[in-house]
Amino acid sequence: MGLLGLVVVAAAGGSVYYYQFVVPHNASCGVSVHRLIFMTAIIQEMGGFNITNEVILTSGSAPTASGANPPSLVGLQYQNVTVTDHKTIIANLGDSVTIYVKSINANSTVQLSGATGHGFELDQYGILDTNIPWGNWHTMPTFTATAGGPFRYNCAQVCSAKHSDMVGTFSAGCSA
Ligand SMILES: [Cu+2]
Repeated sequence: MGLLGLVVVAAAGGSVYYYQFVVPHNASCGVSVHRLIFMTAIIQEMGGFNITNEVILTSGSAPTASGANPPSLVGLQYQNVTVTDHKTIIANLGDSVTIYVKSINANSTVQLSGATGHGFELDQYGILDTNIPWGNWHTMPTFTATAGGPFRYNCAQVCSAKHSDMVGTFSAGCSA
């Protein structure tokens, strides 16, 4: 929905002219923040994706994960966000979002023997990582939430019989 405005642009010679304009859908909600989303990935039979925690960076830039080491928040200023839905990534329109994914080896016969890890795909924002090796953390490219969705994210490596169910949702509004 757009914002309709009416502005007086000229008042001369006894005539008043109005200029009407439409502001496109607002893609932000006040002050935008940078959200860091931490999640694990395991075969769907054992739970699939799980958002373990979230922080809002209040200064500094997003860290990069390296191998088995989770991204470090040491030296950064941030506030914790309570995660209530562990499948749905929620942001406000205009926010920057960085997603970290750790691939967990289920060590189960249900996991396909040929799989080398899980993947992460969020088509709406052009994110595609087809191989996060077992035990490793990967950092997804930071993006700006410009649309509400909900948009699907999914695993991008065939990992078990229920691979196609290994999905979650990204959603942006103005109340996160
Ligand atoms: Cu998978």
